[in-house]
Amino acid sequence: MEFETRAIHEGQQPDPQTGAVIVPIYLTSTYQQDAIGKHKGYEYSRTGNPTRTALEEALASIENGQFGLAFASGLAATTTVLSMLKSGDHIVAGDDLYGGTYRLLERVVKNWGVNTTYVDIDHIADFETAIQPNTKLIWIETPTNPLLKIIDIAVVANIAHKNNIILVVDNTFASPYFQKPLDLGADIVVHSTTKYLGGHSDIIGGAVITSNEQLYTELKFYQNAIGAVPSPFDSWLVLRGIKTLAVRMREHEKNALFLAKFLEKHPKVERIYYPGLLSHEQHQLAKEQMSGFGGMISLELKGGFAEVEKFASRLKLFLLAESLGGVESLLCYPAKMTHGSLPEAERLKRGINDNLVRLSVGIEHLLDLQADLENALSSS
Ligand code: P1T
Repeated sequence: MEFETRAIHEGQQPDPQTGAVIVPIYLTSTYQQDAIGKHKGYEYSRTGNPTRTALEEALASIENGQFGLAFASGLAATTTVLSMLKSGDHIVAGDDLYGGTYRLLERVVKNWGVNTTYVDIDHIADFETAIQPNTKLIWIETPTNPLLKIIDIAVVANIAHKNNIILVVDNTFASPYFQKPLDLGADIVVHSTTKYLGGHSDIIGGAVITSNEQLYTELKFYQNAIGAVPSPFDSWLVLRGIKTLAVRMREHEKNALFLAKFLEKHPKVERIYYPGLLSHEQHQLAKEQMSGFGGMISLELKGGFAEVEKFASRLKLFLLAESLGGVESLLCYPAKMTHGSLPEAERLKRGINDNLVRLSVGIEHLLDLQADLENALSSS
């Protein structure tokens, strides 16, 4: 079955008892057991809940994976994956990552005795040279947050597997509609379902998908042992979001490509990052690795922070807010928002400059979005 069909039906058969077409929200913390040690597959809702099961099956299917696990946030999913590591283990990570992932690695995971080396992702061979005898995991995002760089997943998977290392790809920015990291050799895919999968800026959630049964068994154990699971209602909202992922992603991309072409030519724009532009350094790789370029654009404005402040204050449709992937357009200032937890020197070293803004392009009418940007830029 094709993606659109699986997104609507996988894990979501009508309720056998009532015929309800939509998976019910099972608001229960526990389940009556038939006898001691004899139950119907559910014992306690941290361990398993039927609404969450439906979501987990849908997640696995749309990532072309075998097993899905849902979490209370993207960072809960990330933390659970990183919990597989032990003191003395080592991580190699791309250097352009969500600020909260960097903060987790540097201020929490480091305290477990697990250190991370960050690789300049413009030099892909550095992933190999950064490997140490104790490296257990490679962690990448692609496209990256916030600079929308593209990493060749198949190349990094090859480096990882030659060295017996697990490759994790955070696929939040592309969404499974545009990119399937497991097909390209990744062992584990992570999502913040808060973003495109939920799609309506009304939940916080996360996901982990794999086709490796051994990894799944371990991660399922950690999911239950750590307990950072989503509520049945949040699971249901993500499940509903997934049903329209394909149509939303097509609109996000159409709008983003149109606006990126407009912004690229605008005299107030110093630099633009959008993988769908011919001028993007890895446009060709993006074209090969992804089936679409997504809805995120980053740009640097001429005139530094003062111009950014004016621009942000004059926009009316693009709301100044953290997050991305919802139907409404958002503007984020990474230096102070999503990447505010990076020390300034680290932030600047990575190219997250004081004049950088990030746009999450929604699915409003593209001409309204263009007019909003034009107005905010021309009066700044
Ligand atoms: O916010 P949460 O659901 O915990 O997800 C964390 C996360 C993980 N991975 C990526 C690539 C992300 O972008 C995020 C969260 N990002 C934002 C809130 C943001 O505005 O970029």
